[in-house]
Amino acid sequence: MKDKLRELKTWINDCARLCQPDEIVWIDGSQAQKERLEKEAFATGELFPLDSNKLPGCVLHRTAINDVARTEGLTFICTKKKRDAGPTNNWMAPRAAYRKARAIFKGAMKGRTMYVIPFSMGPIGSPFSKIGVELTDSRYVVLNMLIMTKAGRDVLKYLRKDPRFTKCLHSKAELDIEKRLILHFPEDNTIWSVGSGYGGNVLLGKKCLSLRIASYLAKREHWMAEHMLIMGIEKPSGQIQYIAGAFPSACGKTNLAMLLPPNGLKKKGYRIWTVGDDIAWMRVDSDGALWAINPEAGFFGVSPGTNKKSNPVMMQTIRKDTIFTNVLLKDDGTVWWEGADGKVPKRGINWEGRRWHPGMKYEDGRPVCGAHPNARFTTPIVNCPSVSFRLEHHHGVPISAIILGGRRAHLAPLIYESFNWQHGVFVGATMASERTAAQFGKLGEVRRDPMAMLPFCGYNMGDYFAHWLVMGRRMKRPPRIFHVNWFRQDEKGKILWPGFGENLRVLEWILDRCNNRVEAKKTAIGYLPKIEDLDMTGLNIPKDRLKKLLDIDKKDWLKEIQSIKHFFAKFKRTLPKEIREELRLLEQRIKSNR
Ligand code: OXD
Ligand code: MN
Repeated sequence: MKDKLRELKTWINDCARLCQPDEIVWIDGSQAQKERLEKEAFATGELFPLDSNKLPGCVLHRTAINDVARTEGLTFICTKKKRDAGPTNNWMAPRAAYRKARAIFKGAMKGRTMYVIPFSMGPIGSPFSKIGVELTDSRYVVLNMLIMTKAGRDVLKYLRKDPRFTKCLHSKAELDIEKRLILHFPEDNTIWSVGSGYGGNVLLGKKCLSLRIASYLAKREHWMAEHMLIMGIEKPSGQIQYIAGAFPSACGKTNLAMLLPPNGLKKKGYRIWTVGDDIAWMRVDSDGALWAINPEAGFFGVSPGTNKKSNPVMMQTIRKDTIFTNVLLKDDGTVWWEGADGKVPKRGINWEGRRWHPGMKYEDGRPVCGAHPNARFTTPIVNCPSVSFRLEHHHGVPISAIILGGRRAHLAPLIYESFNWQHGVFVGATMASERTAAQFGKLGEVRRDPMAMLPFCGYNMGDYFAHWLVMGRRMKRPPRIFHVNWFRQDEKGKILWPGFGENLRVLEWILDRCNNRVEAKKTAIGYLPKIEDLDMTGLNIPKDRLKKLLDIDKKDWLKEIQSIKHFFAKFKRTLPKEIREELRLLEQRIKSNR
């Protein structure tokens, strides 16, 4: 009988011939194997154990100092035609890309083990799910993949039925930034990542497969792979409705996905159920509505700034079974990061492995951080107290609303609703965020980030907008599309909206709109709430502040329109005419004060 795993085995042999590992170990998903790998990693210094009473099952990892974030400049979409990668991606021809990377992979695993990780993104066996196999020489990658995906022997059963899988090859190689490449070959269903050990570059099931490769497959197969959270909102009646939300980095997406209702609304009986905090795969079901799953099994979240106020639910989640990366190690075997609860520790070992104390400075006067600003935790979703009971449902959850957002000091009101799906796609295509102090670049500079997919779309973004329009036509009951801005400021630079749990007040209005329970004000940019329709029980916000939050400034919007025109110009003829038309209509409405 034909060996059903022949294609997989041939590929593994080819990669082994290239990378020359000393041995090959298959990851079976067992607890015993995980513990063995952890022990080995303690011995090599890849991992450090933490206090097993205070943080059971938790470990610490430090990356190389020049390898602390996704390297967008070294990330490529390798399609035969440059046009298919589009104007927002780095492109390399597949032949040249394979050649360049092969030279770095050659012999890179000598003296090391190659681990074979079969994994499923999404519940194993669900029509949504995709299978991948990652080959890596990093135990840290294996242990992270065991949290972030469904990895192990069970996946092979499904590969025997349907041999298609994404081929993911990773090697730390020399961790040399000069020899680092993150390559995507959508036409070959293949990812090659070399020279990095940082999560976003090396946990190939996450951004690389679940967004870049999946977005390409989704277009071909008529579904959507989006950079979105998924959450359920249980209303006082007991009914749960689900929303998906796209926000650029540093906009509080993870915090929103597990928000704790403020007292005023908790008393009414609201409760939040978390399905996912980063990625949504969505398809049209037989009822004509959009259904979504979270393909991931864990959270890979940013530690600094996470505390009992910003995210009390996550603070409970990461008490056990968590891998902490690039945080401060305290004397008592626990961890700390800037913006954590409680007192700043007097000393510790910082993310660079240096002895650290508060107020420490580099020679050039820059402050030395305890944790790197992009320090992370990797933690299983099942440990989240608000985890949705539908996490594993093969058909996912029905999406009532899509919310899009950005960090804008002015311009965008707290909330508005698009007129219809096509207008909503335009709102998504023009999404933008202003840089915060924590991000590289000029403070306050506007970065356009359509659907928060700019770094993650695996093909031409003009075609991606067209795909959204097609998906709208395929749905009998499309979700409504909203835009939120939690970050609007007054003239003195003070943020007007309290954010965090209070955001539920805005979500309540969104659901009321979806359920046709409230009227709205039609404006030039979309539908806005009437102030009296936002439930402010227990929150003391003066009416004129609310008015400011919902204000539309004509001058600002005219400036925005010019900036959008400039952005759209780069798409040339790939920008769908419907999107161009929406821009023309917006300009017309703003100019005529409608
Ligand atoms: C992430 C990101 O790491 O969006 O999730 O940058
Ligand atoms: Mn993300």
